[in-house]
Amino acid sequence: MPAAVPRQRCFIGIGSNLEQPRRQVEAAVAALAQLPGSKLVTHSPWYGSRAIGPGEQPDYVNGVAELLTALPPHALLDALQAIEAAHGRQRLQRWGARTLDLDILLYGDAVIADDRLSVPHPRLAERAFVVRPLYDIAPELQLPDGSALAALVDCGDSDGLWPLQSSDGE
Ligand code: ROI
Repeated sequence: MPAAVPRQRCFIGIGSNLEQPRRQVEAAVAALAQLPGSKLVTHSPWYGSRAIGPGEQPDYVNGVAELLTALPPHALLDALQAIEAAHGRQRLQRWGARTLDLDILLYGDAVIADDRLSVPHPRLAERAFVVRPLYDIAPELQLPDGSALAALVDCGDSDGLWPLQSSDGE
């Protein structure tokens, strides 16, 4: 029998600002729960957030999911891009509005930098819409460089980020 592949603790950033964003992010969580070799541990509360990026675009719904997965990082990336595609994501413009965005924020303690994947996500620390929900589900987390996530929460600019009620954005 082949040795079991150890599962890695991963955190996935989820965002949507088109086509009923709240439904998009809920559907994304359901799709993450179906990934092969993976177990969805939990997801954060949902937040509304003002769009960061050029031009005018609608507010986002953002959150973070925790996954235990045996998928290697690039296979996980492929799987996330397949979920995005299945949810009608169109890559119209860099940093433009999107139906569904799934980012690998952390993959265990791995540090990856190649032409497809940068882990930890390079802008993790500067985005309150990532740091806040990540802290909600993993307040003890240390980043691969040894820094504490908790240290990022307080210095993060939480302007433009608000908790959603369970019925918001339906
Ligand atoms: N802005 C917010 N608030 N939330 C996002 O998820 C998000 N994603 C992006 C860009 C366009 C950079 N801006 C965002 O990719």
